[in-house]
Amino acid sequence: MVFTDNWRKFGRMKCWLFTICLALLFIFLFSWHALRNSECHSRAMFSCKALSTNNTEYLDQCKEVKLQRKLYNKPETLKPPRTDVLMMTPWLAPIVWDGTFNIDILNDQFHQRGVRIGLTVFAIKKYTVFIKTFLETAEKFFMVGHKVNYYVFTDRASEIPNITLSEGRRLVVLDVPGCKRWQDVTMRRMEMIHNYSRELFINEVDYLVCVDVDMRFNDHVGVEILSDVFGALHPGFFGASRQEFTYERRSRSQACIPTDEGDFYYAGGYFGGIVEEVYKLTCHCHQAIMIDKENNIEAIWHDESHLNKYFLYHKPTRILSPEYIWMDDYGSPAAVKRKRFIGVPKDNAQIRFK
Ligand code: 5GW
Ligand code: MN
Repeated sequence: MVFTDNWRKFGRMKCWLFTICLALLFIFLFSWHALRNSECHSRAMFSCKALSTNNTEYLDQCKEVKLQRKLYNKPETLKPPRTDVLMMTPWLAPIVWDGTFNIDILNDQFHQRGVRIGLTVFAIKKYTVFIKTFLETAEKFFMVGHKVNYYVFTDRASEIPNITLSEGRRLVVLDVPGCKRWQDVTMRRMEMIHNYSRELFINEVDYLVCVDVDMRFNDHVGVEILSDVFGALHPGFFGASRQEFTYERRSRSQACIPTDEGDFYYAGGYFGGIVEEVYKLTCHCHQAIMIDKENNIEAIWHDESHLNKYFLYHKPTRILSPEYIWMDDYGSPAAVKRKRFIGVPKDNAQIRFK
């Protein structure tokens, strides 16, 4: 009797023990799984680069990003921000018009990457008169809050004013020889930007923006313009037909584009992209200019004609609307809501040399 009683007690104990073990096993498995999951999650968050380089600064940045909230209006799939202008090329490059982008989202992305931007400009001979206004207005409107290097190519370094720049911005004066012929001044820009891309720019900046100097910034020009390779719509031709474009038409020139080809008429005084792409673009255009020279022909609008030919065969990945290179001669069409970068009127007879 005593024996069977004890045996029954032992049986109940075994049952309890079994249940407790099972519960413990469940708890263990559950927490192990949760732990593994959270590890995967954070690994994806910090990306392979951070883990492999063991870069603590990068990890800190990632943590900040993780904590930051993204508060802005949702994009509306059925309500395009602009319907009066083309916002996308047939090769899916955005055309940058006012109202089509959210600068806060873009600034956030470019700050995360710590992007550095080089602005190249040529001030040869009397064109040094433009540089003060150019730089002063750039300080107000060009890539504010980002790292910027101004590269001023000149043959008159002593005439370049030493203006005060905001933090993270630097002025680099590059001594270059002047040219005998004025046509060579604008065309040799291709050669010089090409050479300095390899020697200097590639070590100092991520993107290059290459523009005319007889201009002033008048409104925001920011990271919305940056892409692998970009050009700008010439303010005189954004509504024009192919026949009206002033492309080089003579087949003997490397810049020739027949009347049944062409997408847009791009301005010669505004192009850019990552340094590698600007290196390729300027190399190509410089070589085409040299071949034309050997064949005793000069394209109708010089470097601009060659740039247009290049962009026909190497499509830009982003295109700037004429807001980004305006001239007051063209009035105020409804499509152009802001004039961000405008031509400074010049007395050609006084400023240019023959
Ligand atoms: C350009 C044309 C005729 C004579 C001289 C020049 C010239 C151009 C010059 O003497 N010095 C000079 O630095 N340039 C550079 O080439 C400037 O960066 C200028 O912005 C650029 C293009 O020339 P632009 O601005 O006279 O051409 P448009 O078509 O904008 O009037
Ligand atoms: Mn100009």
